[in-house]
Amino acid sequence: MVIRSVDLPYVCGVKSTLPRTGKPEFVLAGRSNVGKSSFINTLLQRKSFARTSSTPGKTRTINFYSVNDSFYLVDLPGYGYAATGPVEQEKWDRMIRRYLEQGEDIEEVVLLLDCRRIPGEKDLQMFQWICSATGYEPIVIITKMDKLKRSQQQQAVKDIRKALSASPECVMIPFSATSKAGREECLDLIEKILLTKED
Ligand SMILES: Nc1nc2c(ncn2[C@@H]2O[C@H](COP(=O)(O)OP(=O)(O)OP(=O)(O)O)[C@@H](O)[C@H]2O)c(=O)[nH]1
Ligand SMILES: [Mg+2]
Repeated sequence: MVIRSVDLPYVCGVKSTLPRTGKPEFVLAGRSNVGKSSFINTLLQRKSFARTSSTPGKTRTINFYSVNDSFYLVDLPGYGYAATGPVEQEKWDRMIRRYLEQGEDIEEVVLLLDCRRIPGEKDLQMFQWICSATGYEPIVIITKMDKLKRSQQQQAVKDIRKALSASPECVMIPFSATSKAGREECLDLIEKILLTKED
């Protein structure tokens, strides 16, 4: 897929009414700092279109990135980060759940996990929750693969699959925003999903 145009037409705060975009939405969920915003920049070949930071809790709104006027990548605030305080965190968790449950244009939920961490309780809850809310396992993106030696990479993916008790069919794509590994595979997958939808 060639990226011809990108735009950010909707930014939603915790109290915003969510937009009806009318286009397929690919939603990115994951802990704070896992690399959701970096994933978007890599796919879109924009250095800092989505704002990133080495400090967790950077993205604090739901951002709808329109791509080629044909689909959306939706950047969510990360979970598992309570520096904003438990009350604020709870509000966001509810907003995210509401969107994931009711978002009528959601095509796929994508769960991002760090290759160096065995999924924690919040990750497992999110995986399970997506399965029950959508009826499908999410696509799993394993981020920051450049941090592992080549010899460790396959094992990391296996360990994560096992920890999630994911089915053998659950799609897991090793990814790196640094090396761009996995970028083409992700774009091909999105394209395939969009084509299947048109049929
Ligand atoms: N080495 C390496 N660093 C990465 C990669 N992806 C993201 N990072 C770094 O990880 C940090 C967090 O990245 P973000 O993209 O801001 O993470 P996020 O999931 O959007 O975080 P929140 O907005 O807080 O939820 C930044 O310092 C990034 O530069 C990667 O593939 N490799
Ligand atoms: Mg972010």
